Amino acid sequence: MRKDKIISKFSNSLLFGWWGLWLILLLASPISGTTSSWGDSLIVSLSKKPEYLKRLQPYSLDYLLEWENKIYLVVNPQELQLLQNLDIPFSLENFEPANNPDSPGSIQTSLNGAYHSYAELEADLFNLEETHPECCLLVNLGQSVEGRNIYALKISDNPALEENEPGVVFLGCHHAREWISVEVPFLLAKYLVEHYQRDPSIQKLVDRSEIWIIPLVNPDGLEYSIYFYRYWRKNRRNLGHGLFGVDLNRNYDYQWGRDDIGSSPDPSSNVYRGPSPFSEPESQAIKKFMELHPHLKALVSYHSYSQVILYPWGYTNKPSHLDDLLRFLASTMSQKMKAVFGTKYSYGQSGASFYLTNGDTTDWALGKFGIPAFTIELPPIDRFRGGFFNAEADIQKIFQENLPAALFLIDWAIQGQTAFTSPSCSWWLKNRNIGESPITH
Ligand code: 0X9
Ligand code: CA
Ligand code: ZN
Repeated sequence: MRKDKIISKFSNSLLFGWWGLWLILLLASPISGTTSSWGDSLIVSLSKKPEYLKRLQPYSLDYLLEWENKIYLVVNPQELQLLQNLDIPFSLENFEPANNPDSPGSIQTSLNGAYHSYAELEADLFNLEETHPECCLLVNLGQSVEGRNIYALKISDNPALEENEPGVVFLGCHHAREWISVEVPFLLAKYLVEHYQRDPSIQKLVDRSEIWIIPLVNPDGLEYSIYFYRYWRKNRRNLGHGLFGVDLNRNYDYQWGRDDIGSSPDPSSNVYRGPSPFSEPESQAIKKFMELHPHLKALVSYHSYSQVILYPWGYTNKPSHLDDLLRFLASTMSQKMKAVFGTKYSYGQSGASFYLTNGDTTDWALGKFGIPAFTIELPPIDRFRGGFFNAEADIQKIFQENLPAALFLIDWAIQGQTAFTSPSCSWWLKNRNIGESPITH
């Protein structure tokens, strides 16, 4: 993966300063008791020079993206001042994606179109279970901060039994604004249950495995993003002082908070990792689920956007003990995605080719359970093609191009123990006794 094509877009630190404006926005808000955190943010660009990057490194800034040798940042007035103090030239940018229906600061009143809200997803999941009890079971893993359920659909033969079949788990929507990341795992669930009795190849996969789909890890955040502020990312933990939200993808307990690169101890940051690992009920629900199901062989966590398949480690640029296997699986998934409509998903180790963070889901899955884990950043490839906004008409297409990769991973989990052909897999087979043992710190 080429570094200059890589997009960073974690947002943070939108809440300091300009409390007056914040107060006005709060008072002007028709939804009482809610707060806003965007009133004073600006987008600036600066030239991507190593010396500038070095000067910026100690600060947890909100990197929106890199494009044509420029870096785009979301900054508040303090951070603007910081750029000046550090003697880094920048220019103010004023752009919004063409198909962005709202802008930061606007109150979203429109519906969420073809996308699922919490209630719509809940109804559709109940419906799948009701119409296909022979191959699926709906489970409630726990409750969010605001008391919404975190659902998992188990897809297997004899779904009510734990049959010790190899499992694969697909997660969606750790991040509220990444709406497409709900749709892809949901459509995967729907496809599997609806083809179970019609397609022998699907039946074969489902009979031999336990496929878990958890399409909405962050229900409170999604609702907030639909009904109030489209760009919301974190959960909706009330942190006091008018601050809300922990970044659920920084709250997992593997190298949690090891440094402040890509995760922040600052509650106002958009990558706030929480006061302690698993401080949030949403990530706790995933933890309990994983601990209850020791036969899981792989994990996929859907996010958006960038069109990349990332694998651990994310906390370091050093490769993991499973690097060969992870690369083999990611490159095969990427090939399978490309074969559908030609869409290119790059792939690489997240901490080496994307950006460093700590406390994410996939590092924890590999670090604590020793299983291959992938972050799939769904389309589009960049902000100029819509960013977090995927046209409703593209939902099906994005699902379809992701389907063969998901099926491949399930098949690999089933066959993984016996059928290896590629050199990297035979390497893994030889080393698996060492490689698979969980690492603890
Ligand atoms: O930053 C994230 O949590 C993920 N990207 S997103 O834009 N959807 O927020 C990427 C996580 C990948 N893992 C690491 N880079 N460690
Ligand atoms: Ca079964
Ligand atoms: Zn995300």
